Amino acid sequence: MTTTLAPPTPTTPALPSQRVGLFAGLVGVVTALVTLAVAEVVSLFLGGIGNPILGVGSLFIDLVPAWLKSAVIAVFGTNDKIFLFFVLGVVVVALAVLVGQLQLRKPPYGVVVLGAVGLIAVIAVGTRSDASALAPAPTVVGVVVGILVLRALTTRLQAWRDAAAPKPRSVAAASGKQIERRSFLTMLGVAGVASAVVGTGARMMSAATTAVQEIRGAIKLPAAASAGPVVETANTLDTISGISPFVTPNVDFYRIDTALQVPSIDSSTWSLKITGMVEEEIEISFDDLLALPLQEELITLTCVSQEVGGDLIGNALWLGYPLRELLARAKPTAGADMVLSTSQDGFTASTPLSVLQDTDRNAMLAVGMNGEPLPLEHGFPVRMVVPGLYGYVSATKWVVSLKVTTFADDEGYWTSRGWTAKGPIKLSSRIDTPRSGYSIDPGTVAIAGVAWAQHTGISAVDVSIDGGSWQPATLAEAVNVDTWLQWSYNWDATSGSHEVRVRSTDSNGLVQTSDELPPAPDGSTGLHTITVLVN
Ligand SMILES: Nc1nc2c(c(=O)[nH]1)N[C@H]1C(S)=C(S)[C@@H](COP(=O)(O)O)O[C@H]1N2
Ligand SMILES: [Mo]
Repeated sequence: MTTTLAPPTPTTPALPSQRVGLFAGLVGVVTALVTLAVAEVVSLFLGGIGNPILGVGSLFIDLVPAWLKSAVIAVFGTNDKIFLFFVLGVVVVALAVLVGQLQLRKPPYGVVVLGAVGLIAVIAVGTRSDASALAPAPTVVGVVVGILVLRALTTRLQAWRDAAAPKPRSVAAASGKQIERRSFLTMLGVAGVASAVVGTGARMMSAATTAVQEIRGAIKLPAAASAGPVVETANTLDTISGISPFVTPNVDFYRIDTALQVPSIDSSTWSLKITGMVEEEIEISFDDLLALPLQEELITLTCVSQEVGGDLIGNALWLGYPLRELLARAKPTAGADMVLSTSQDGFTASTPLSVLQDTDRNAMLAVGMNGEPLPLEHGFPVRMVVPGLYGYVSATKWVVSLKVTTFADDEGYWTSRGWTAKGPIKLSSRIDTPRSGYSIDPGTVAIAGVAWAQHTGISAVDVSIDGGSWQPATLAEAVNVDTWLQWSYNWDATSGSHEVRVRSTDSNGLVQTSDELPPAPDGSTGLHTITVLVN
C-alpha cells in the first residue's frame, strides 16, 4: 500500500479580536496625533494662533467652577497647568481610542465623533478674546487630515482582519495576510512617528516664539539721545480719507522675507560681529547697543519687488545706532567697498560701504520701530535700516554679522538669484485715493497719494486727467529727504469714466519716467494710472 503524504491541513489562527480592538485603539491614537500635529504646524505658520489644545485648555480654565480651581491649585500649586494638560491628555487618549473603535465597528461614527470634537475645539478657540478670523483654521485643517488618516488606517486594518479570517488555507491567503498586515503596520508606524516628531517640533518652535514675545514685551527702550522729528498731524495730509498715513502703523507695515518661520531670538543672547576687512573685529551685545547714544529717524523702506502702484512700501520712525560709528570702531581696511550683512536665518544683503559710512545718511542698526521694540516679523531684536536703498540690499532683519568685504568677492542672497548687486530706490509715486475701478460721486474729489525718492527728496508731483496736461499737486511738508511725501490734488470730477495718472519729480529735477519696466532686476518704473467711474 502506498501512502500518499497529504499536506498538513493548515489552520490559520484568526486575528484575535482583542488584538483587532487594540489596533483599532492605536489607529485612534495615531489619528489624534496626526490631527494635533497638523494643527500645530498650521498654527505655527499663522504666527501661533488657533492652537486647539491651548484653546480648549483656556476654555476649560474659564468653565471650571472657582472652588474646583482653588482645590486644584491647593493640591498642585504652580503645577496646576501641568495637571490640566495631563487631564486633557487623558481625555484626548480616551476619545481617540473611542474614535478608532467606532470607525472600525460602526463606521462612520468614528469620523462623526472626531468631527464633533473638532467642532468643540473650533468653538473653544473661536471664543477666545484674542481670536482672529483665522483662528479656526488649524483645527479645521487638522481634523480634515485626521479624518483622511483615520479612514485609510481603518480600511487597512479591516483588510488585514479579513485576510486573516479562518478559511481553507492556501498559500495565497497566507501571503495576502502578510501583505495586509505589513501595509497596515507600516502606515500606522509612519503616521505615528512622523506626527509625533513634526508636532513636537512645531510646538517647541511656537513655545520659543511665545517666550521671545514675552522678552520683547518686557524691554524698555531708552529715549533717543537725538530725538526724531516730531510730526504734527496738521503738517500731514492724514485727514484725507483713503491716503496712506504719513507714518505706517507697525501692524500695517508690509513684510517681505524668506523666513518660513519668523526667527525667535532672545535679545539677551543676541550679538553682532563685525568681521572681514577690518583692523579690529568687534562684537556687540544688545545691552551694549542700548547703552550707546541712539538716534531716531523717519525712514521709508521700499521693496524692489514693488510693482508700479504697489504696496510694498512703508514709513516708520526707527530708533537705532549709526552704522558708520560702529564701522569706524572696526576700521575697515583699504580696498573694502561692501558690507555683507547676514541674518540669523542665513539671508544676506550687500550694501555699499560708502553708503553706510556716509556722514550725511543715517544708516542704522535699529532696535525700535514707531516707539516699540522691533516686532518679531520686522527683525527683533536688531535689524539694519538704510535710507535710499531697496530692502534686499540693505534692510537685513535679525542681523547677526557684518562682514566688511568687496563686491568682487561676495554676493548677497538676491544678487545670486539675478537681482542687481546695488539697489538704489527709484523715483516713483502712487495714487492711494480714489481706488482704481471704484465709482465716486461727481463734484470736488481729493486725488491723493504718496511719492518717494529716498535720500534725494521730492520737489513736485503732477496729476494728469484723461491724458491732459500735467497739473501740480499740493505737497505735504517734507520732514526729511528719506521719507515719502504725501500729495493731493483737488479734481472737479464730471460724470463718466476717467483715467488718472501721477508723476513725480525729484529734488535734482529728474522727472519720473513713463517707460514701463518690471521689478526685476533693479526695480519697476512707469507711471501709476487708475480708472475712476464718476456717477
Ligand atoms: N533676514 C532677512 N532680512 C530681510 C529680508 C529677508 O528675506 N530676510 N528681506 C529684505 C527685503 S527684500 C525687504 S523689502 C525688507 C522688508 O522689511 P520689512 O519686512 O520689515 O518690511 O527686509 C529685508 N530684510
Ligand atoms: Mo524686498
